[in-house]
Order: sequence, then C-alpha cells, then structure tokens
Amino acid sequence: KFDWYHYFHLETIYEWLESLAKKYPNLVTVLDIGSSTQGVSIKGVKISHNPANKGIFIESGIHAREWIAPAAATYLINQLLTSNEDSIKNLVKNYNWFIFPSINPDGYKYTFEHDRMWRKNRQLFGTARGVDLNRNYPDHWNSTGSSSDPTRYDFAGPSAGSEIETQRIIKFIEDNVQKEQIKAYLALHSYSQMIMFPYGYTKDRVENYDDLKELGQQATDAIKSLTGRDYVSGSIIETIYPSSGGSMDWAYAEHKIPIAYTFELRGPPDSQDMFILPAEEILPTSQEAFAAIKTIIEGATAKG
Ligand code: 0X9
Ligand code: ZN
Repeated sequence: KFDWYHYFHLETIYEWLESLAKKYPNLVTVLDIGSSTQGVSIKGVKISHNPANKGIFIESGIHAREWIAPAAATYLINQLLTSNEDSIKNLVKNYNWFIFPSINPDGYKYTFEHDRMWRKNRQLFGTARGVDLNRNYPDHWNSTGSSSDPTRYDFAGPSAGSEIETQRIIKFIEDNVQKEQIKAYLALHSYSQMIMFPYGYTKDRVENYDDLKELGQQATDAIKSLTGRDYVSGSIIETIYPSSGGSMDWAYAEHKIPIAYTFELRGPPDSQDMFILPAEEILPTSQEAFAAIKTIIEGATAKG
C-alpha cells in the first residue's frame, strides 16, 4: 500500500516503482542506473508512450533529509499514470518522463535508520563522512558556496564528480541526452518555497533568462491560485544563495538542457527543523510541485 499521507522507506518506494511496471507494462519501465557508494541501486522510472517524444528528466532526494522531495516525485509519477484530465494525459502523450525519486539512496536510508537530519552521501573521509552531492558536479566546482572540509554540510568532495552517485547521473544524462532528446532537467528539494533556475555560481544571466523567469513566474502563480502559498522565482544566486557544483547548473551548462529548474518545496510553518514537514502536508506540497512542473512544461511546449 502506497500513498501521500506517509513518508516511505527506500525499499517501499522501489517496490512501488516495480509494481507500476507490472501494472502498466506498455508505459512504465524501471531504470536502474547502478549502485551507490554503499551498493544500493539508484532506481527510477521511464514513462514513455512514444519513443520519438522529447524527454524530461527529474531527480529528487539528492539531499537525504528533504523527505518531501521523493514523496513529491512519486506523486508526479502517480498523476501521470492515473489522471483522467486531458491536460495531464497530454503530458504523457507528448513527453518521455525519466523520474528518479532518490538519487542519494545511502543518505536517504541513513535518515530513516540513524540521523533524520543527514544531508550528504555516506562516503568516508578519515573520521568524517559525506559529500554534498549538489556541490560535486563538474561545473565551476567548489568555486563558491561550498567547502573543502569533509566535516561540513556543504563539502564539495575531493574533486569534481568524485562521487559514484554523481557519476551515475552524469553517465545517464550523457548516454541519453541526445538519444532521448532531453529538454528539461528538474530537481526537487526543500525548504524555501522557491522555483529556481541557473546559475548558482554567478550573477551572469543565462541566455534564456527571460524565458526561464517568465515560466518560473507562471509556475509560482499556479501554486498561488492552487493553495495560496507564496513561492519566489529567480536564478539560484538571486533567490537562495551562491552555490557551485549543483546538478542543474551542470546539466544546463554542459548539456545545454534549456529548461532547468530546482524547486524548493515547503518547510513546516514554524520549526527548528525545517526539513521535517508534517506528513499531512505531503499531499498539498506534492500538488504544488505538480502544478509548477505542469505549468513549466506546458509553457515550454507553447514556446516551442
Ligand atoms: O543548497 C542547496 O543545494 C539547495 N538548497 S537546500 O536547502 N535544498 O540544500 C539550493 C541550491 C541549489 N544550487 C544549485 N543547484 N547550484
Ligand atoms: Zn536540497
């Protein structure tokens, strides 16, 4: 039994993905892009109706403690597969979706078993552990908003792309970006209620800044009318803070994937632990994420 009223262990999420492939054999394939540092598979699904369609790649859970992100990714998968709304059916008809709910499986498991507030992967560095995988990508690596200190939460790793989890994603994108015509790279995080686009490392504006800003604004408007929540849209550096080595910056810069967004979903109303979102908020937060993604993809489709 799977739902959007509880947070689930990695194994349960993976069992659910497998059950979808059985239930929708002509539409859903489970993808296993290889194992993590500690030998756990990084799994996702491909939802494809027509091999010739353009692709949309979605990662979540790069930060282990942001539990709402994998939950919202599973909600997206479920909407795409079960909705009777024409506009949602069209999203499946017109695009191939590659959705990976937890691209840091070791970290995610660790937050269930040992430390709810763990963020990084579980690689060992002497007595310290963990690389912030969202600082490890080979684009302006460790230039700003990251650290060379393995004890810190924003440790960029010993070198660019050093981590197995990073290498798995890089290889998947490299192998598939042309073949699958991947046009969008979306990353799910929490908490700040933001819809962000490149870059994180510089204030220089990307070439399609105006389009990304406009689509981001439309997405925040969609959320506002759905749940009344205020989200803010802009580039990473102008909304949240400078940071380098993020996956989305890499996908945009290295592979020219033009539609690139990082979503910061909800945190709790007031708490010391902003990553601990009450389970009652999984559904509305996932609905917000879905509305934003739908708005962005439909808007990008209209722009051509
Ligand atoms: O610090 C981060 O990685 C993200 N914020 S979080 O609270 N979820 O940790 C936002 C920054 C995203 N930066 C890049 N993609 N470069
Ligand atoms: Zn995050």
